[in-house]
Amino acid sequence: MSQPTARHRLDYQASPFQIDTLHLTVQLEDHATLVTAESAIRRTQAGAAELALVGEELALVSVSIDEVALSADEYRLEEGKLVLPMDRDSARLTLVTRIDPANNTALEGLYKSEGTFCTQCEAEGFRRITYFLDRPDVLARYTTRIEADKAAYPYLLANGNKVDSGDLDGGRHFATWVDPFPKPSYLFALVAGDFDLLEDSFTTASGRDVALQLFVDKGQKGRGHHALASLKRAMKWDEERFNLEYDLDIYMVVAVDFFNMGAMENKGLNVFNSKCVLADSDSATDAEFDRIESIIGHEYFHNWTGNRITCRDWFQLSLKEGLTVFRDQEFSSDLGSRAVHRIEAVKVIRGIQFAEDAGPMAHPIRPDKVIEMNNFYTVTVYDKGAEIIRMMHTLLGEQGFQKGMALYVERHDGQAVTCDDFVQAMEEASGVDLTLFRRWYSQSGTPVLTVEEEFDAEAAQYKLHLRQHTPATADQAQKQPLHLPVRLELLSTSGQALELTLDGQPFDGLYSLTEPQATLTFDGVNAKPVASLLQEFSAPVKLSFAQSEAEQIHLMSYANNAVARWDAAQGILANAVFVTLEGDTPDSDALARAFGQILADDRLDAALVAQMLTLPSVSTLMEMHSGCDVVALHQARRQLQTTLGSALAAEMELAYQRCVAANDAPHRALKNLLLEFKALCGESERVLAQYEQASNMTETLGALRAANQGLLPQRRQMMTDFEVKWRHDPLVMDKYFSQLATTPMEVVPLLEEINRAMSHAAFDIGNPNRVRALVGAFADGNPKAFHDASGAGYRFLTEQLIKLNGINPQCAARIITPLIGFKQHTGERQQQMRQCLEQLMALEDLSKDLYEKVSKSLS
Ligand code: B3K
Ligand code: ZN
Repeated sequence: MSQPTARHRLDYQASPFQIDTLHLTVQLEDHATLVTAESAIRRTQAGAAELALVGEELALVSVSIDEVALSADEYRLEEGKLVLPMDRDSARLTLVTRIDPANNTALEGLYKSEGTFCTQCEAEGFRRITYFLDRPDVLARYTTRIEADKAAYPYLLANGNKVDSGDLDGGRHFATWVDPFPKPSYLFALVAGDFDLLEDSFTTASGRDVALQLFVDKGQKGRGHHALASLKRAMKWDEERFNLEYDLDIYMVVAVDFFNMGAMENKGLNVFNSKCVLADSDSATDAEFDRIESIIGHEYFHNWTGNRITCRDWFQLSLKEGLTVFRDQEFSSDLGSRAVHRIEAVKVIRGIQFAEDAGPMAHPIRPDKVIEMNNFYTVTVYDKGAEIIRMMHTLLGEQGFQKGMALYVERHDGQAVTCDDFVQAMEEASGVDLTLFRRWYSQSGTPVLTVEEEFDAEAAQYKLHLRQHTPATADQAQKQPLHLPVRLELLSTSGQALELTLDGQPFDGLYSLTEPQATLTFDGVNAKPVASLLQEFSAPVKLSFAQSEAEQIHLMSYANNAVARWDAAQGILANAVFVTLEGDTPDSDALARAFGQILADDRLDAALVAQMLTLPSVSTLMEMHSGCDVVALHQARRQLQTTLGSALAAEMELAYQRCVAANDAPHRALKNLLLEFKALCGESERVLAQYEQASNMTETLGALRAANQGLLPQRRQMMTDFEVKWRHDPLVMDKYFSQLATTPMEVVPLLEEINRAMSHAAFDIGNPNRVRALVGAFADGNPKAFHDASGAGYRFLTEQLIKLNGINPQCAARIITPLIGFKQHTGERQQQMRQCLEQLMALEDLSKDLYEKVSKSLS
């Protein structure tokens, strides 16, 4: 096989042809679905004489242009392409192709998920349905006629509004859908199946009624209410905060079991991974309820930021994804705890995105070079992308930002545009100069902001010396200074925020750093203050600022900003882990005093307290001190948890009791965290009691996790009980699989158990949820076993990747992440990981998806 080749952002060329309308007729059969595609082709570049359409895994049945059939010598079928003569300005092209949805295990294009036909076309899946100009800057109006067996597939759905339906011979029926909005092929969707249907409606601000329909597996109706209620909240919020209203008469959401990611924003017909829709309190945790609300919101918000205004080319993916993540974060923050949501977002950046920057897949939020587009649905494009939007929001303010959004929508509605177009609208509408800011789109990597302070008591002057530097990344050696919004506060020794003047002007707390370095001089500061820097994580950078533990404790108690208080707590805990790692003992009395106070303060939001007491993840810690021994780090972290658990035993018990009494989601979060501390200190009875008395999945899972993490003797009995209860419910069994995979046991017995779990009736390697729950959780969430010195963990992952390479390359490429970051690890481990990567590289049929990641990591 020839080596996959990369595409480059700067090679973009407009399409020489457009397709204005597409009439699809899809005659569904498991192995021989016939797709008839009639397109209205329009030449947009004079002189263009050949139309090249892309297609994959298709059997071409017939081609005709303007009703005249073409013989095989009149067109060319090249690898992945159908090239047709096109000597006219407009033409009607009719293509008939045959596809095999039931054998489509890649879950791209048209495939079968259990008994349901469904599609996934983003990024480049439409080419597995018919030959087409499968690129986001070709916008067509779609009419879709679906034909299928009526008994097996009573519901036939596609984008837009249903205009016709009826019976056909042979027990079949049809439905025809028309989508009035021109759209790129990646937003096409079709679903056929038998479902339970939940219905509701929403009246828009301008008084239009929209029918809401949620299709779920038979028997799952009770688990759909939360998603539907979330959808209505999202629709209302987008009207109120962004002045954006829904545009069709119907909005459908379908839940399917086999799905490569969370959900997909197809116009008017979202397809969701059932895991991201279905929830009731028996089977789903509070965190899952939150996640469902946010994903439902995210896909809905795409209707404007993604669908009405889409991307010109796939390098611009962050145009829709960064912006839509920002919007869903704001939705969650407006409806729930802003501080806790911000903290969750910061954790993703520090724990996962910084690691991506440090690894072989480093790329700017607008990548320059791509082999397999599906590999770029990353935390960099999504979450760092959202941070870039958030910085613009910080610099422009809510009003300026909304003016920018309004201009963006007005100017580009119905178009396929670039990230530059977005920034341009923001800049013009607000008058804020974003020239330098644009570098965030082209530069990869994590900037380091180094700060030194200087206090002159006599002059009553306090100075902050700021210096920014971005280390080279795998993809880019040279880095430039960036525009960094730095939010800061200075606290007096008594904990008051100082009123500040900077260079003689009142200072509002936000400094825009645009130079490599700068000094901020604050006058009238009589005693050395404690600086709280980068509040709210105002820029996605690593902060290097030497602060004593006493100062951090001061911030943890007094900073006005809750995220800053959490951040200080994280700094304290991280230092204590590193002290432990060095073989020293952290000052547990000081820690116990500081955290004891927080635990005792019942006025604080319990969810925030839980965040403050959660130790930074192993991956976050690795990013702080790369090159350290990951297993030793995990153990040091564990040891500190035990130290804290015993030093704070009494306070934790009191707080636990308070949580039991309060019994709401924030208190359940804290309760579960405290239970884990208790388990690590061997308090097994309490864990068992919580398991037995649990009245919802949050408590059950909290107890199960505590038992497994603490390796308590009762854990097997609890796991068996859970398995017996849920063995027929694969979605819940995912929790069982993840619990098992993340248990910090010795690697060999653990792998035996994992292998046994792979033959459990609920496990199916073709289902990405199961794979992520078991194999993904092991590689990503069990540092002790995965990184065991024997290398057994790496070899296990490699075996699974080899299988998945042939089944579902996209899924394989997702779970390989912990392996490709091998250069972050110590020598012996590097060797073992490298061997596994070489074994993959030598595979004869290595997919593009894995090839891109493996080859980059080995180079
Ligand atoms: N746009 C989809 C993701 C598509 C991923 C393709 N591999 C979901 C979302 O971000 O909303
Ligand atoms: Zn999205």
